[in-house]
Amino acid sequence: LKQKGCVIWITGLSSSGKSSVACALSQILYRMGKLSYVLDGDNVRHGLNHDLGFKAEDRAENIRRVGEVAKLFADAGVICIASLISPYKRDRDACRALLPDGDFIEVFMDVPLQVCEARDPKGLYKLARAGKIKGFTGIDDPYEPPLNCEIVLEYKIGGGASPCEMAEKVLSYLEEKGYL
Ligand code: GGZ
Repeated sequence: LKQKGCVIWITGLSSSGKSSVACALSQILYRMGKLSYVLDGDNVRHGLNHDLGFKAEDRAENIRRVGEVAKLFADAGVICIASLISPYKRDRDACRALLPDGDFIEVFMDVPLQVCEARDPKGLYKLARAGKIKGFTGIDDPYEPPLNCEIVLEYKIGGGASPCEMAEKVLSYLEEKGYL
C-alpha cells in the first residue's frame, strides 16, 4: 500500500457545512483512487454512539470514540474524515494526541452563527431558539473555536466557496504534506 493514512478532523457549528465538505472530499479522493472513510457525528450517533446525548460528558465520549476509530482507520492507511461539531478544544486535542505528529489535520469551518442559523435545514436552530431543544451548540451551549488548526475554511459574504472548492483546499494541504 502506497497510501499514508491520516485523520482530517472537521469541526464547526451545526449547519456550517462540515458534512458537505467531508462528502465532497471523499468523492474527490475516490476519483483519485485513494481510500478514504467519512465518520459523521450525526451518522455515528445512530449506531456506535446511540447511547450518547449532548451533555458535555456525552459529547466528550462521542468525540473520544470517533477519535479512536479514526486512529484505527489511519493506522490501516485510510484517509479518515471525521466531521463532528466537537465544540470543546480539550476533546479535539485528546484526539490529536492519539496520532503521530502531523497525522491529525484539524479543519475549522469558520462560518458565523447567523449564517448557520439562516440555513437551518432541519429546523433545529428554530427549535433551540424556542427552547424546545436545550443545550444546542451556539445557542445555549458553548463552541470553542480552534486557535491553531491546520486549515480554516472561511465563509465569505456573497457567494462563498462551494463545498467542492473547500475540499480542494484540504486536498492541496494533503498533497503538500505528502499524504497523496
Ligand atoms: C448540537 C445537536 C444537538 C445539540 C441534536 N447540539 O446539524 P446536525 O444536527 O445534522 O448535526 C448535529 C448533530 C451533532 O452531533 P455531533 O456528534 O457532531 O456533536 S458533538 O460533536 O458536539 O458531540 C445536529 C444534531 O446532532 N443535534 N441536538 N443539542 N447539535
